[in-house]
Amino acid sequence: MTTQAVPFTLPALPYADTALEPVMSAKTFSFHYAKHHKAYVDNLNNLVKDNAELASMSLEALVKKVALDSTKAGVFNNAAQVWNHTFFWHSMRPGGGGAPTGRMLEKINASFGDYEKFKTAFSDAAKTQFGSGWAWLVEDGGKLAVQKTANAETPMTAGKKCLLTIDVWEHAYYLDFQNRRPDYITAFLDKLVNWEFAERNLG
Ligand code: MN3
Repeated sequence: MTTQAVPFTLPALPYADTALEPVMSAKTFSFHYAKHHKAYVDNLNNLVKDNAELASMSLEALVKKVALDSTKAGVFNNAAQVWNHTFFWHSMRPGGGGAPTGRMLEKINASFGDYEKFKTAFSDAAKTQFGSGWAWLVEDGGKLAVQKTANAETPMTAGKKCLLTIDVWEHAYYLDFQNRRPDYITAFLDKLVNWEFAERNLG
């Protein structure tokens, strides 16, 4: 019996699991990355193992394809969550946070008025996503916009260019902030957000 390599893998974190302390603890990463994110990868591999077409696609192409197919909701949920989490880890960096500079700041000012107005819009989206989901900074038709999505949904499937995201599922913040989602969102914006990543995503 030959063992087939699993098609999808858990990408390495872009920093050590202690690198975002004290805002996001290694304990949070031990669950959120090592258990939740890994489980999405394992579930996805299990769901596509008998489907050569899906198993051979890039993750992004797979997410876009099954988003349109209600019979593939399980594949979509797991594939999108693999993509969303990898994108989320890169949306943060040690010593991050605060206002962007250069081209990102120009884009923020042109689209929201100023950084404070962006911050309010992003925080409001993240706070008001009822239940599990995500808040995003996206580029849509040359303009930046904030949006929120439920569960595994991602603006990428609607052809929008994702620049940044924050995970607002409870598992993202409960160990470090308990029920204080607004404090987690403020800490993300002030201490973690990775504007260099957002600018690279602008292309
Ligand atoms: Mn999560």
